Amino acid sequence: MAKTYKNFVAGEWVDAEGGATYGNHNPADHNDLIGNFAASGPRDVDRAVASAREGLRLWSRVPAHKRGEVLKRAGDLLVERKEELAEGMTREMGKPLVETRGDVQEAIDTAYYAASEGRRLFGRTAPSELSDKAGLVFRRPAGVFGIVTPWNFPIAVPSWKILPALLCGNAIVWKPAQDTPWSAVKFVEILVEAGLPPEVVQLVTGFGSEVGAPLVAHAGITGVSFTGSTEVGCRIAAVCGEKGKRVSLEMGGKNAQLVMDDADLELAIEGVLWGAFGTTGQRCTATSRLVLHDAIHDTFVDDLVRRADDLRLGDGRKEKTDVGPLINEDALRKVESYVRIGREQGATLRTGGERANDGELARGWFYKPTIFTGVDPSMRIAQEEIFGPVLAVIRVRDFDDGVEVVNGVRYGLSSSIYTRDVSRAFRAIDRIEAGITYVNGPTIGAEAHFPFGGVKDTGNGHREGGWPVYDFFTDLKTVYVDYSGRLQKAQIDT
Ligand code: UN1
Repeated sequence: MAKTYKNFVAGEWVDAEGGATYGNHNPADHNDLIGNFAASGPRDVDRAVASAREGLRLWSRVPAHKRGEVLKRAGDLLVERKEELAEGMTREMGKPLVETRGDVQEAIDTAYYAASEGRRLFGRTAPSELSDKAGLVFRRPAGVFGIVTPWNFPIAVPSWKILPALLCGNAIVWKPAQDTPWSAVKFVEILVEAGLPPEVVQLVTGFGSEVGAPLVAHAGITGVSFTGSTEVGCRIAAVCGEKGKRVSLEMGGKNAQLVMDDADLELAIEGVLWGAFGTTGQRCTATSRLVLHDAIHDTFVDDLVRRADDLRLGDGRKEKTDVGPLINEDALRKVESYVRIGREQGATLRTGGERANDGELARGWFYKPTIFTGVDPSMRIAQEEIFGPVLAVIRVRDFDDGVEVVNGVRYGLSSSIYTRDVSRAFRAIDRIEAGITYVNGPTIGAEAHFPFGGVKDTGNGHREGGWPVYDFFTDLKTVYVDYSGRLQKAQIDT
């Protein structure tokens, strides 16, 4: 009998009101039921927000450094349980163990960074324009945040949002992706065990329309931090805009790796294999376009196809697996439909292009690593986010042509250039329209202490990771102290 998991609201593990649940299965094996999870609704959201308001009252008064100590303990618990979490996460969403270990590590890094921020959380001072008067700026907790997260990084991406939000003294209501509720339950267990006052964090599992929508629209929340598709993100922003709430959006990508004729080609091949097929292409930072200089195009593609064919598909819990399954049937259908579109629009399918269903693989949502060549930059497979193991190869004449192709999409998250020419590398850094550019590295692999986010339709100007995320989760309080003993009038007594 599969276990039934609950929401975490007001310091208790509770069923959804009405008791509804949904089953969550292993994407590598449909017969493997991981558990039944609360299928929550608007009333659960109401209770969660009410509790979070109480949590905010308590937690916002705790000194930032003490809040940091709780996050430090959470980091320590993540270290202790890294293997168990990685195993469960792979079972839940499919990516290989080496990657789920990395996912937990990203949360550990974020926890320790957040813990240390408890001794900074810097405000500012500036001289007043008047004598015997001081001007100071403090950071204050901002309120209750709705946290809406995806399934591809079930602990890392939530940690980017939740841990800074908590360090800043806020309370949260978290709606994790419906496909990864187990990882969310485990993460909340750790936060509570680390000593977080329980009302500070609420977990409400279920579906977007039943939980996400009422959460985002709830009058009791201050703002939303969201990672997911551009379509959903823009709908969330519209609701937040109408109600005057802040919102941080991390959305789609169509990231390109540009390989010049002077590049270390072996390094570039390793990079694109990891960038395009790691996490089965299901990252917002995944390499979904490979832009190749004409002079190296043909040999590069031949080598790449051979190496892609050697990648081993399978259950991510087997140490030899390179590529796991897609997350669910909808994802598989989406990939299939883009492969059809690629063919119809005239691209050449060099490898893959079909489900992998030999033996055990038939029980999961496996799809072969797929490479299209002869792709015109205007084709849909070169423009739209597929979120699967599909790589579109585009041939370019020279550097300028390459940069134009890299920039010729609506998104601007990650990017990469392989070249040995330092001037070219810096020209690319200048000209590529993206929040992240790698030189001689793949488009994936952001580190927790650097800003993460994109330009154009990828985001709305906020950054996660590093120090900028602390701006989003705080309010500034400006304080003037007049110690002159008389009425001084700004702008008048000059
Ligand atoms: C995502 O795909 O939503 O840089 C985040 C990377 C990872 C994070 C990806 N560290 O690829």
